Amino acid sequence: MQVKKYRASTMSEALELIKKELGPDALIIESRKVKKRGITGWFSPPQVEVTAVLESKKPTTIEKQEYSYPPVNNQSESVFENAAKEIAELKGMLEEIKKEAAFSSVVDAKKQSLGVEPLATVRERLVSTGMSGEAADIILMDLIQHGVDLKSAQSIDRGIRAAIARLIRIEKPNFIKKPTLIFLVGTTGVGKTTTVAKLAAKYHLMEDYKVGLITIDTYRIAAVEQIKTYAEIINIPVEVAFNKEDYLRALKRFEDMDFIFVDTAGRSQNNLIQVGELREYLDAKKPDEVHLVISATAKLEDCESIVSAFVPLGVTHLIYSKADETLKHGSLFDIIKITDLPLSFISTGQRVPEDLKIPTVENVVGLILEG
Ligand SMILES: Nc1nc2c(ncn2[C@@H]2O[C@H](COP(=O)(O)OP(=O)(O)OP(=O)(O)O)[C@@H](O)[C@H]2O)c(=O)[nH]1
Ligand SMILES: [Mg+2]
Repeated sequence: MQVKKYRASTMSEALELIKKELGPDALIIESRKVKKRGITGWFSPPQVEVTAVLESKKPTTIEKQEYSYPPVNNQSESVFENAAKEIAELKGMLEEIKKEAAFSSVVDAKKQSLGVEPLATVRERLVSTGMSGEAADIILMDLIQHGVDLKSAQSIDRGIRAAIARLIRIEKPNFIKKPTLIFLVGTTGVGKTTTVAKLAAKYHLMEDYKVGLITIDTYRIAAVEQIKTYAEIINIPVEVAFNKEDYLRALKRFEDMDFIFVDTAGRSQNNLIQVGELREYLDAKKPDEVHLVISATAKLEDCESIVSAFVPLGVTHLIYSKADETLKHGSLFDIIKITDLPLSFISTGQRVPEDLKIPTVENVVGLILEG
């Protein structure tokens, strides 16, 4: 591991020096203002001293957090008890259906007698979209609760679409006040910075809002350069915040903006210390919205630990990224249920800003069922 201190008149000069000597993968571990050495230092402006290292730290792993689906509703106790009873009955029915599926001859006989697919087959079809059996059961339960005619293949199909539509939420960012402050958070490499650039382009270039960008991802030089390049192309201002004070200064500078998007460093859901570092900023000035970016390629068991790690930061929305990297999107239903968040955007590729989709209930239902 190579650790070196660099002094320069400005932060950009220091970063340039580090990049030249250690390359773009160097990590910045400390930055501070210092006076020049010797008597001349008394009369000259302060310099920036940046400490950089070349090798990345290994994240410390913690035990996997347990996660359970959020409660279905929070109505009064008696209503809840009745609902719980109904759910227990429905669960019983579903267990029967699952047992039926184990005996294909029974399934076939039932299929023939009804002239349509039995629910067990519908469940299989739902699972074949990539969603979990648990998620398929939630949809089937909703179907039964809403009295869908189970003898008609058409009404089952319509019922499934209606059930998914009822069970998901779509919500775009709200222009709450001037400026509306929005953070993007998530694990490493999920597409946070690219999505920040797409959002900035959408709101500034297409909708004529005044947009400012702040990056608090100063861990790698390449990350700072990436967002600066996007800001230059879109022609909007960007501020680099190395600490809470820089962040508050940047917010002050952007007080006339309509939207401020904050790009954050990728944090492993297994490193709660890293995730907790974000809290310092969130506590200094609470954002209006925090969008959690989850990749379509994330494993469902990882999604549960991502939720455990990031939800305590006060996330408000879900962005589904890298949707182009998989053909099946049934797991999006799981992700929406596990996070219990409204979906704000879908990212479908690397192009800025073209590959950003504004979801509607219809196209998300279609994406989940048909890919
Ligand atoms: N296929 C595909 N690639 C994407 C998408 N969004 C981003 N990428 C690519 O994924 C890589 C990582 O994207 P970034 O935006 O840098 O991801 P990040 O979350 O900011 O990464 P860190 O800051 O390192 O945590 C880049 O090569 C992007 O071009 C997407 O929707 N689809
Ligand atoms: Mg990034």
